[in-house]
Amino acid sequence: MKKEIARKIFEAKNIALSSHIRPDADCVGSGIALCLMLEQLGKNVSFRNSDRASFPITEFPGFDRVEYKQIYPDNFDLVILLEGGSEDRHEQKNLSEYFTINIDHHVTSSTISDLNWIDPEASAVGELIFDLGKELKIEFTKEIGFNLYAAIASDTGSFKYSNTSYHALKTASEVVKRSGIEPHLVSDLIFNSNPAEKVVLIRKILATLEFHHKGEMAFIFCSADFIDSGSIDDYETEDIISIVRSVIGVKVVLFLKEIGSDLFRASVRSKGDFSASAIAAHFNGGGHGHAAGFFFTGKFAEAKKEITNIILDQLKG
Ligand SMILES: [Mn+2]
Repeated sequence: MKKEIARKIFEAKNIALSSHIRPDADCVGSGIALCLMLEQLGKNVSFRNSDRASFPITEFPGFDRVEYKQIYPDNFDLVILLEGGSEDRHEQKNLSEYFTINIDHHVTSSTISDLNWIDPEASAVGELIFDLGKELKIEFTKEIGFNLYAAIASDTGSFKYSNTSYHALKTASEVVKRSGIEPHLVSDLIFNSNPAEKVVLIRKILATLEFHHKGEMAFIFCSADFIDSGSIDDYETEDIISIVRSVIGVKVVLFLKEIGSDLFRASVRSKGDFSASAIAAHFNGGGHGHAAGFFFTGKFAEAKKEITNIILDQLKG
C-alpha cells in the first residue's frame, strides 16, 4: 500500500491534504510534515482543514501552511486524508470528485477512499508518514522532524500510553537521528507550555469530580460557563482526563463537555480490560479501546445518567 501511495504521489502535480475536524497534534503535525515532504518533491500542495488547531499546535514549525477552506471545486490530481477518510470527518464536500487516499491508524477509519492505508498497529499516523517519507526518499529536515516527533510523542502521551510499541520508539529515534531535532524542545512545547487560563479551567473541572461504583468509574464535567471567552473546543483538555484516569482503582473516566445548547461531547478514557470504544459504539461514536468519544443531544442530567448506566453495565460485566 505504501508503495502504491508513493507511486500516486510521484505521478501527481497538484495535491491537497486534509486532517480531521477538531484536529490534534498527530494529524496536524503529520499533515505539515507530509506537506513539506511533497514540496521537496516539487509538488503544488494545499493543506486544507475545516477547524483551526489549538495552542500549542499553532506553534509547530510550518503551521502557517494550513489553510481553512474547501478542497472542492479546486483542481487537484490527488487528495490525501489524514485520520478520517469521510466527508463528515473532514467537513469537506464532494471528495468523490477526486482520487482520494486515506492514511490512518484508527481501526474505525472509513474505507471509502480510493486507497486506504489503515494500520491500527501504528501509535500515530506520524509513524506512517515517516515510513512514507522514507519510501519517497525525502530529506528529513528539522521542520519535518519536529512535526513527526510531535505527532508520535503526542499520540503516545509522551511514550507512556499502551500504544508505545517498539516500532513507535524506533520511529521516534530514527526521526531524531535523521533530522537532528532535540526531543526535549518538542516536549517542552507540547507538555510544558500550559497557559494560566488552562490550569484555572482544570481547577474548575476537577471541582466536579465524582467517583462511582467503588471508585472504578470517575466522572468530570466542563460547563460552558467555565470558559471566560472563546469556546470549550479551543481548549485541549486531554491533560485533565489523564490526571483523573491516573487515580488508583479507576478503570474508566467519563468526561462531559457542554459544547452547545443541550449538546455535549463525551470522552471516555479507560485502562485495563475496559473498552472505551464499546461505550462510544452505543452512542454512534468511535475511537480506540482506551480512548473514545461521541456526541450526546439532550439535557445534562440525561446525558450523565444514560452514559453512566451503560458504563456501569460494562463494569458489572
Ligand atoms: Mn492519531
